[in-house]
Amino acid sequence: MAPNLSLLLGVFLLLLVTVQSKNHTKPPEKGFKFLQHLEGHHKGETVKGLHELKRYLEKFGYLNYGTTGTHHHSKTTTTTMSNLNHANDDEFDDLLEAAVRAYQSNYHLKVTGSLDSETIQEMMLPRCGVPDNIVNATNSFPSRKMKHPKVFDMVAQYTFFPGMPRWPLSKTRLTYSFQSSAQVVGLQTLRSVCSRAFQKWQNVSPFTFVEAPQGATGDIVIGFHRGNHNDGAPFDGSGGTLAHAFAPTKGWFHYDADENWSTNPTSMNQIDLESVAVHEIGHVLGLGHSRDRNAIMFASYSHNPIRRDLNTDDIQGIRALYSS
Ligand code: TQI
Ligand code: CA
Ligand code: ZN
Ligand code: ZN
Repeated sequence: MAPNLSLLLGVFLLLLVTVQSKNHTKPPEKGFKFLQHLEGHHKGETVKGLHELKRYLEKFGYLNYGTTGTHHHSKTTTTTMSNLNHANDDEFDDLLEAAVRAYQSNYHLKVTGSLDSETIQEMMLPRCGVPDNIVNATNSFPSRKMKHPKVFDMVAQYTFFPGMPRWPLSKTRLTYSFQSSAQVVGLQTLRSVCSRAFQKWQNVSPFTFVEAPQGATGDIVIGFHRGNHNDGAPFDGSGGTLAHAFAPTKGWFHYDADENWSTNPTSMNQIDLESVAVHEIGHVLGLGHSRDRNAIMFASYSHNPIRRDLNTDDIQGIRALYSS
């Protein structure tokens, strides 16, 4: 047993040493060698084999010619179609340049947008197959943001609940109703606030939201409650949790009745009903919190008590969850 084990260990170590020395002495034989001859090229050129670089940058999260997640809306489909034409060709276009910039920024290289020697050398190094997390690209180069928005747009920062629970794809029409155990605002007020909030999600997703007929219980049930209200998630009085919602397909969305609610807050100690509704509906539909601080699904407010509009990241999140 013991001699066998040490033999095995020896073979393993030998293998390890072999692999490592290979990596250090010369660039990988097949790996990303194809990138070498692309050195020196930049936007506007057509270079044989450039489509392989596109595939490389797509694989590692820098480039998206729009092959996923834009089925529902004609506005995005238009750009998708023209972009798709360039996904497999050898043209060094704007999108590719933006992706090269993002790559360079992420690897702390000089951000030139062209395939300089340093960039090609970095790309040819052996690497893990998991796409890079290029979240920081936006923060490191804010000035590039307006000039090259596309590449940052595709960075996914949204999340789903564990196991990705969602409403059945066939159930695109969801009803909602109101049921409160505490009286905080009038039903008409709550109705119009929630109607506006649902509209935002309806505009960018396959869903249609309609109020359930009088007396009926909707797929989504909205209400005000305080303290323990028997759903396993008691509220905590003034402060702390403002509201909560359950993952699909529970449909519960509760406001904490002990908060200082307002339909039109003018200071940070008033909480905006509509902003919270847009956020909680995101949870009801299956979105978790986003890492994008501009997203409605980001887990905290920064300074503005009103945040009612969906951000690109929210829209991409809901579309990603409900496309196929
Ligand atoms: N309430 C939390 C929220 O809905 C409850 C919660 C914490 C939660 N972690 C969760 C719900 C994970 C689902 C999944 O986020 S909260 C905001 C914001 C809250 C916070 O009271 O903290 C809003 C409710 F984003 F502004 F901070 C609504 Cl909009
Ligand atoms: Ca609270
Ligand atoms: Zn509750
Ligand atoms: Zn939340």
